[in-house]
Amino acid sequence: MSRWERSRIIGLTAALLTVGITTPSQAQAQAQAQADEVEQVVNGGFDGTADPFWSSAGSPITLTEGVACIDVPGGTTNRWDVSLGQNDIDLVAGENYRFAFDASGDPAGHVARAITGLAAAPYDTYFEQSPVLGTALTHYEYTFTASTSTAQGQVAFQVGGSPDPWRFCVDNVSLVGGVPPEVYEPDTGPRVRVNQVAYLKSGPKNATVVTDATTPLPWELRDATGKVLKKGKTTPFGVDQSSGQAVHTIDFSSYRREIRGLTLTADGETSRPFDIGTDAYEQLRTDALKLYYTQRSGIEIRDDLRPGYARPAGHVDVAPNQGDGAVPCQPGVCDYTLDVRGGWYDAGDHGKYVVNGGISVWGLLSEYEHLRGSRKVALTIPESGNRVPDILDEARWELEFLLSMQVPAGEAYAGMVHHKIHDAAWTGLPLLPHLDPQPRELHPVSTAATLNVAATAAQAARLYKPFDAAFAKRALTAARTAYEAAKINPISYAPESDGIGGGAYNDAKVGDEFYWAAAELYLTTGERKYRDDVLASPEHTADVFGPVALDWAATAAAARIDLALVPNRLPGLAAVKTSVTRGADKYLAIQRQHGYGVAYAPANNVWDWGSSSVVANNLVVIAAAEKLTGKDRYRDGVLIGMDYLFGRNALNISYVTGYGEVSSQNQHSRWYAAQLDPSLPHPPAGTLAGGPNSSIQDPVAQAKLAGCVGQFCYIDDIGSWATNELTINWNAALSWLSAYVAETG
Ligand code: 9MR
Repeated sequence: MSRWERSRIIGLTAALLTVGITTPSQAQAQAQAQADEVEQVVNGGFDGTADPFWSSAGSPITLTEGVACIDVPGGTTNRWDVSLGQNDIDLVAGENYRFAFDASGDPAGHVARAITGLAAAPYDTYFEQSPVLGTALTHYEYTFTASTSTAQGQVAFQVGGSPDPWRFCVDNVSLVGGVPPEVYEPDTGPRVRVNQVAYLKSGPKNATVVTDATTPLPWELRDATGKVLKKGKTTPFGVDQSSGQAVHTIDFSSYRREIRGLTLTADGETSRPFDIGTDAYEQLRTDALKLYYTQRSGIEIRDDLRPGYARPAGHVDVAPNQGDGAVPCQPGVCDYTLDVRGGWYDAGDHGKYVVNGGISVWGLLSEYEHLRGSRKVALTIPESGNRVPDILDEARWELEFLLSMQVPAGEAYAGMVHHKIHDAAWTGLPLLPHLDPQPRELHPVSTAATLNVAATAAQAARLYKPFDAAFAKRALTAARTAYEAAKINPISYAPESDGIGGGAYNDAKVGDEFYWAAAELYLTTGERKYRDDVLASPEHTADVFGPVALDWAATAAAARIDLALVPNRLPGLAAVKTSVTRGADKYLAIQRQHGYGVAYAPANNVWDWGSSSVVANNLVVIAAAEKLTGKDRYRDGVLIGMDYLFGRNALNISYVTGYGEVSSQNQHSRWYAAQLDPSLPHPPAGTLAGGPNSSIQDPVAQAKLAGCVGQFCYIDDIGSWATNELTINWNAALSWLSAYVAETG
């Protein structure tokens, strides 16, 4: 079966065959494109010998009628513990490859992780797929674009990690370079776009129709039996800038009955189904918070609390983990170790970053403080039933970690806080937390991290006091110490270059963090020195409600919202409140300019990393304005804005797992990695995907989305870490927003 020899001449044959039916110049172009198709795998047909393929010790390759097989022992841990592959593969960055093979497994149901990657440390994976094998040889074929050039490439099948032994067979292994790129067409379904989850009974109800029609079109609202409940005419909108699409809008707000299974029909297309009612948001406010438990580090995740998500405790000093119990600094940074077990994993990686933890804790504590229903939400966590609201128990899991990152008294930089702790090198996917073998390292202190601790520990001091006065006191002491330390070290910036093995979270503008910390310390203590710092901060009078109101690097709005909403006696408080309503009015104006009602308009339509959370946080500002004024236009703005997240968008997708008929479910994660390994779960219901990101930094997005316009820069693929990750700060925004919607409904 000498497929590799055959494929070396395929290009030429194909070019000759097409000459008769194409113009000479097309034929030349095709011949050029196709002549470049080159097989990279040697002896992929296993003709008479398995050379130059290799396999793991203890699993020699046997050939049966030209098919290569290995016996896979049971009881190994990782996929790569048992492998078969070939090295010295040439890869060229930017070139497209077709990776194909025939494979089987006996008994059926085992997974082979088929990869193209680097054959030497750090063994980067460039492309991977994990088909579930049956007993008959089946052909698999995939196309991808190489992100790196190397002569040390590898094609391999990783088949370890099974408790039971099985037999893996493979044939016709092929990696052909120079193939035409795959053209990616997202499946956007019907052109009528709705909030696929639910509209509120008394709230606004808007939809968007993608159409070139220039005059109003009739629309119909139907129930699940097809009965028409309401009719009307669309409003032509013109071109929606965020998507580049010509659209009309539909307003069916006057329909006010609570009902399930509705659809909207217009221009010959019928929307995905949706409901009217609040139940879904009661559920979502709970689910959005429940994610934090399965993100916890340092504790076993119990199956009785999260069926399907159980896993051993991660990073508690049990091999192969190197553990977070006594983590040293990066070489030359410090000579002590810290016990930094616990906290939440940031996202799809195993890193723990103080600035992102800080804004996430603020989100939960602010939800607790401003949305009273959150006190009763039951999260089914180990602490449930301890007479402390679950949301505070969950936030404390992270707060304790944040406090543990503070430099102890007596050391250099005492009171400052380490920016982050994570692996020394990036790991591949999937990888459950307790299986991460990388050394863990503390990175240098930063002013931003220190002020995050000052702000959130100060906030904690006032909110936990009724439940645990000793903790409140400890938090306040840490907050004060951190604030003073930051004043002594006001320009310790985390550098952009520190992004190996974890994200950089670099931020060289910390005036907003100083403002936020001073504000929280003032709100908790009422002390003059903090009040003076708030009033003296340039951020206090600046317009902080730009395209991105709030994220881990932009925290002034957190201060402004809390100063406006938490009772206090700050001089000039009226102006603080007005600044929030003015900010909200700006977002409402932006919303009106969009055919999809999005309250987010980044400069030049360049959508940010984590745009879903930016949209959600801009809505939090509008919700704060409603809390301050009671005005319906703010409540309506929040509700119209959230429709975008649940399906009223260019891709017709709900960015929240399990909510809406079509939702994101393959967010980039090392443990909710069902797309790569079907024995693992998808992210839990209520997980917000990062969403469109115009900069498409990852190879999957680059291969599929080049040239995308705004809203289209998203793909629900686990490999797209730039458009489709999940994070603790993004879910904090979703949690706040859904809690508000549930309460307003
Ligand atoms: O959300 C972060 C985004 O704003 C940054 O631009 C990006 C690059 O620094 O990093 C994002 O955060 C990632 C972090 O660095 C590592 N954990 C996963 C985070 C989400 O993708």
